[in-house]
Amino acid sequence: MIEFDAVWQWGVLALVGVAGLVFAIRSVLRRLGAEERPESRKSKPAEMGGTDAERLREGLSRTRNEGFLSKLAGLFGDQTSGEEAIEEIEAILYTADIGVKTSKRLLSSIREGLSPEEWADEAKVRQQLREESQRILAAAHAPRESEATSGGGVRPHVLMVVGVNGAGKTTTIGKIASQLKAEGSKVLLAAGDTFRAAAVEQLQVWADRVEVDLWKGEEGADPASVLFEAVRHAIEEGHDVVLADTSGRLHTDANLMRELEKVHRVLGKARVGAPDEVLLVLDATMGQNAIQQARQFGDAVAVTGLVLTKLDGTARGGVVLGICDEMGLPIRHVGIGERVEDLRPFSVEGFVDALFAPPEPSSGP
Ligand SMILES: Nc1nc2c(ncn2[C@@H]2O[C@H](COP(=O)(O)OP(=O)(O)OP(=O)(O)O)[C@@H](O)[C@H]2O)c(=O)[nH]1
Ligand SMILES: [Mg+2]
Repeated sequence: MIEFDAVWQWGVLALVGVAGLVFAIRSVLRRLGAEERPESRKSKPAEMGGTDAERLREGLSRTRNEGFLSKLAGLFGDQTSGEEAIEEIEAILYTADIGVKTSKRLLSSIREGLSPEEWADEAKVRQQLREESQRILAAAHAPRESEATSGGGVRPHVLMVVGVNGAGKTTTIGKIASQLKAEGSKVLLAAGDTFRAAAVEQLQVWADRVEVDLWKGEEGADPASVLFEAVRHAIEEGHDVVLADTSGRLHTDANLMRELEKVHRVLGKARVGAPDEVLLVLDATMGQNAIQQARQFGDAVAVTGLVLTKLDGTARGGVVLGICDEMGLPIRHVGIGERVEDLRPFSVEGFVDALFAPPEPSSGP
């Protein structure tokens, strides 16, 4: 009898334990968004989350509250000398995801732009960093000339999208297609990722959802020839824009980078001057590795602009400064979530405002 009771009690305990574990896993999954169904995403109204500025601010909240700038908060006491302060700032900058070159530049700007007494003044330091960051971004965005929609250019406007595996290329194409379609452009998605059948299917899902056309070749076909045909088709059918997807590739893989050069060259044979834009999609959660990627993709093809995705999931948004400083390339869009409306056009002022807004100590889920 005693034994039976013990077994029974252990059984109840085990059941409670398993139920607790399942509940905990489900809540973690839900927080990670893994359980979020496409319908629930769709049902969220586009206006949700406020104005553009508020949405960007929300998207950058982890960078602001956990990234390098938040480490400045409350760092200096009344007794902190200028030299001690500058050492602390240096340590913060060098461990931030902005790269050595940009860290040095920001540090010099503090040394030269402020007097030694001001080095321990948090407000002054933040303001100086803000101004230098604004200068870095403004320089990269100076020759602003990018219209993927109508505007008198040759038709179709050909936009090629490149990047490492999983950076967010296909999703970005879907989001851009949705925006262009809403503006009245006739859009063709071109399935240049012939490497995996699932890649074409993913693009097909976007084409169906956004109600734009899709051009695809045989599975395993040469990506350059599929994209060549896509552009020829777009010329015949009068499309305004071709959004060319490419398969993800490691920036260190010389063969695959050569394949990308070929795609670029062949697009130019389909329509003189194409591609008009080469967007490199970078996953912001990669931190400094994104700077490496930008360098090597830039060597292989003439990248004209950047898309920085997944800024919502990372504290490493400061990498934007490093990339713009190193590459001098403009950021065309930033991704701050998985919904169509979460791809935002990049504005220097908007980004700096969102990055340098005061950290919210009580910001919770
Ligand atoms: N949170 C968040 N997720 C994103 C964002 N952009 C893309 N994703 C997600 O990142 C994952 C990979 O996106 P894809 O578009 O398939 O990436 P890809 O570069 O085409 O990948 P490959 O074709 O495999 O190289 C998907 O789950 C997207 O929903 C973003 O801005 N924020
Ligand atoms: Mg893809």
